Amino acid sequence: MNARRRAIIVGVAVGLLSSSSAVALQEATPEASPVGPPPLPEGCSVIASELVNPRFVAVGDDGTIYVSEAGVGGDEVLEPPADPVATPESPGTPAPVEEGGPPSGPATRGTTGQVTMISPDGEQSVLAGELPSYAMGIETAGPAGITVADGEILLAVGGAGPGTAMVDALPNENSVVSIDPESGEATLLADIGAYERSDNHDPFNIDSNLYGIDVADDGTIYVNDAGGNTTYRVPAEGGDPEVLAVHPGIPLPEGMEGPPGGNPFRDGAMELDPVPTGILTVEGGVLVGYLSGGPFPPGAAVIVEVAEDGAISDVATGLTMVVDLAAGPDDQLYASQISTNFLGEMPEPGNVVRILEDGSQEVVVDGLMLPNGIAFDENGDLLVVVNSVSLGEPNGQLLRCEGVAEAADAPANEVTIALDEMTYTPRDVTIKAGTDVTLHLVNEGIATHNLTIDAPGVRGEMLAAGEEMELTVNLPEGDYSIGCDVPGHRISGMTGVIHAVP
Ligand SMILES: [Cu+2]
Repeated sequence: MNARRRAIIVGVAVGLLSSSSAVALQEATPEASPVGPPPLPEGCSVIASELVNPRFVAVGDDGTIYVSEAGVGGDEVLEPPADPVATPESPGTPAPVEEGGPPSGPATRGTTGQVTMISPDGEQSVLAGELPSYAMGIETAGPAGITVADGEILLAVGGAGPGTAMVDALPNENSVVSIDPESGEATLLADIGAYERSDNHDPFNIDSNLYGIDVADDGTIYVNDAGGNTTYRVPAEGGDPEVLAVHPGIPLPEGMEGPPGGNPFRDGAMELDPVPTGILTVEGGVLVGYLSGGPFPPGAAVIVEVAEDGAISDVATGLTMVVDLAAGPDDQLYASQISTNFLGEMPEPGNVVRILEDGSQEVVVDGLMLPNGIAFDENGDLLVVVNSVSLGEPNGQLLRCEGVAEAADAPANEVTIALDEMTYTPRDVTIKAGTDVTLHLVNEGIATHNLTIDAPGVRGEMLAAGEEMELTVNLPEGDYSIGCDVPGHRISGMTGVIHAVP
């Protein structure tokens, strides 16, 4: 191992932040500031706290919330640099060697990564522990992307990043694992880090640090390797990963000067690493957000679509440090940005934006301290991880911000339908399939009417003017036409449809 490579292990963020910004962040600790942390954005409240470098959030079908935490490294000390000057900083930033400033101490690793769960009644507990964690000062890597699909919890575990080739991987490092929702036990599904070591798909450093994860409707798993700049596809049952796309470098923004000789970590090209972070499956492929590479110039980040054949096209540009993507129950796309400007003395707070059809953005929650993962519940409330880089004591939080997205049209267990000449109100009804649903039928008209559901032959009684009844149905998933059995009423328009949905 040469000195320069050792230096990479300890001299570079194994997480996503550069050391110079870490200094500024350290100065922003509540201890250092008499005014304390900034107020929560309006409409947001804390629903979990004391999280340890929290990263991503997912919501299960029963409303249980899961948060991944990258941990704080561990007892194993990684070698200090013999040649600290070799710290590879990004183009545009000279390689500063911080004198006496944080992050301090040697890099360490261990098994302090974990997954916390928050039950529907608000109780917070650790579901899974003993997961890989790397730390250098305040910068950490470990459990990252998390998602729940068909009751299975899938977790992308990060790892050594630029040090990937210099250390033997910890168990489950840079891997996709499934977490048993009862015992918290982790089961290996795909070792992506091993694949980066053997094949190194982008031709640059061997560097693996898994980040966002999502699952398609057919169970196929998609995961981003932020270190390897690659998106992988993994079979539902686990096994050999397949490269979906190697993401291209980002040209240096207009007016930004790169170092002489270009970016040494991209073979001298005048470009930034893309650093794929958040991922969201969509019809025909996935959407991927880019953090962009250091020094993270504002506006350099993008969201791209990757088709099933690997073709990459821009969805939204002009973003900054995108870390996660989520679809709201309103089917709109949302993205979190960890900071809107990382170049100043103090990084600006981050935010969550809605991405409009034309790729433009509108801010929906602003003033978030180092936000990372985002998710929505069915009410349209946003869940967002904040303080995702712990400054000193673990101070990560999960916030709920109300009414950020429109609530989903929830299928009803109970619905009132008015009967009148010659219509039903409403005449297009969505109910829950496979469960008892009560239809309150009220004749608000003058004539006699009823309501019959055609396919399964569910027939309501004839109701005289002013009469009402309850009709309990239990319909398999599907669309059913409804109509009135009084001769001539259907043809006069007294029809409608009931959608039974899961
Ligand atoms: Cu009728």
